[in-house]
Amino acid sequence: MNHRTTKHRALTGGALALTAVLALAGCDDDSGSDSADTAKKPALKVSGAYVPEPTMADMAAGFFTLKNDGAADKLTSATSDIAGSVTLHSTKGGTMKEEKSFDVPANGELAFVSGGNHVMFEKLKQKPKKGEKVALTLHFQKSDPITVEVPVKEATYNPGQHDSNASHTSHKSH
Ligand SMILES: [Cu+2]
Repeated sequence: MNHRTTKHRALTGGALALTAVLALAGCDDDSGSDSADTAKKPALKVSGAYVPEPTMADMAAGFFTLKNDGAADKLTSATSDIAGSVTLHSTKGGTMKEEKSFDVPANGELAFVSGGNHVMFEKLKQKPKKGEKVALTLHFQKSDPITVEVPVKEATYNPGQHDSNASHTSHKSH
């Protein structure tokens, strides 16, 4: 710390000021992308889950609503004791499509309803009967897995509007 000339001081000062500006700019960039992800965690809750008693022996559909009071998350897979595999499906314009994942919006909800999104219990080890409960575990990108005991309802059960409830016959083509 023995710089003596004013010229030298000015240069050093200028360089320091520039460094400070760059450091601040870099800091802003970091906190900008970090805070959106880490400031708030997803807060997920499953409600209204049900499985209509399946008409087919080897697969059943499942419906529920996923509420999120926090940051966005992603439903990445589902598993169940009674099924060899559980797949995620969407229905658009009456056509069923297998999905790899579903986005769970921040401070919103993701609905699985008859005629729309649903999970499929495939390779059933036992056929669910009305009055029983089926364990369904949902796996997420950020949140811990959530296991729900899903009640089995009559085959025609539909708490929402009646849409194309018979559409699951097309699952035979999976
Ligand atoms: Cu399906």
